[in-house]
Amino acid sequence: MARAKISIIGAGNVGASTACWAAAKELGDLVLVDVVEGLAAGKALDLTQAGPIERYDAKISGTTEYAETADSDIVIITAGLPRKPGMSRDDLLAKNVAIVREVTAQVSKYSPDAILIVVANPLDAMVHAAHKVSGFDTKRLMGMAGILDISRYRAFIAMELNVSVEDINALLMGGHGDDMVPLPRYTSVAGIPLSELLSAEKIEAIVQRTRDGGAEIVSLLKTGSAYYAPSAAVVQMAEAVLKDKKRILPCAAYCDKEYAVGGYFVGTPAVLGAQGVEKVIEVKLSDPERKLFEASVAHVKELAAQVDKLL
Ligand code: TXD
Repeated sequence: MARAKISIIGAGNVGASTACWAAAKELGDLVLVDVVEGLAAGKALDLTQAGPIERYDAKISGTTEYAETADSDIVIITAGLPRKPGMSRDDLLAKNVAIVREVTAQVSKYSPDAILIVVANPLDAMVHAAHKVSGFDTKRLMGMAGILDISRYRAFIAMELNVSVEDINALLMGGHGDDMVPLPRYTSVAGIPLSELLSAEKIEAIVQRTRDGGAEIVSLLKTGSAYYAPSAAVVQMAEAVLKDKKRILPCAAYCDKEYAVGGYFVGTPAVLGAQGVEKVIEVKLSDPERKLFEASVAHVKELAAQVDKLL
């Protein structure tokens, strides 16, 4: 069987780290694309030379030309500006819409059957833009944010309890960061409800640190935003699709009747498999949770309207 082909657009921090995790997991052959001459080619060559040490077999190439991405199974769009200290994700909208529009037009021309995973911020709005430009079936479009937020949340809980991250099971919904909808009643540690192990105040503090998780890293790095955990998260999505794992992972998925959203990409748990987003899971929400989710959806709609004007 032929290897899968994965194209990664944007060979910056998130793109290059995505390639690194994907190569280590032998998910397929990789094509990196970046507008900066030599950047993608240099990183691809470097990663190729790590193969003998890490023992992975993959063709890894880098280019400025989209023709090389032809017939990709998955295309991961990381091209876009990252945040600097003091910036919100929404501040990136106008510049990143222009980038995502250009990139999506190219990748959908060369890989009309691919599954697109969007990473650029503001995330839900960028998936909306990629959908409008590509016209792809909504099952084949998804955005990465929820896995990252959950992973931050799980890491903080494990740190607090001094137990393995593997034993923390959690669920979150809604948008990235400020629009996140925490669902602590769906969080357990080796099956034990989190509320039996931590006080409500402690849980709230962890939720808040998770909400601010991206900004905490931006303020430390000063020149850009997080990339190791974001790239690990996107590779988990790609793996679920390529191995048809049917994993339930939170991501920006198209919801129409689901949660009565009315046709937007919003953060929700979904089943990811070979078809892409195979099913949106509708979780029962309490009144306060539903209010938070509705606020998150309203924000997505507002940004999507801005995107529509810019496209
Ligand atoms: O949770 C999430 N969804 C996110 C999103 C987590 C982390 C980062 N997130 C967003 O991803 C971030 O806010 C940015 O919008 C993107 C990319 O972040 P990254 O940290 O990788 O930014 P870099 O290092 O600046 O890399 C961006 C690369 C850079 O090499 C540019 O030259 C390239 O994108 N770029 C392009 N490539 C191809 N085509 C075009 N038009 C283009 N424009 C820029």
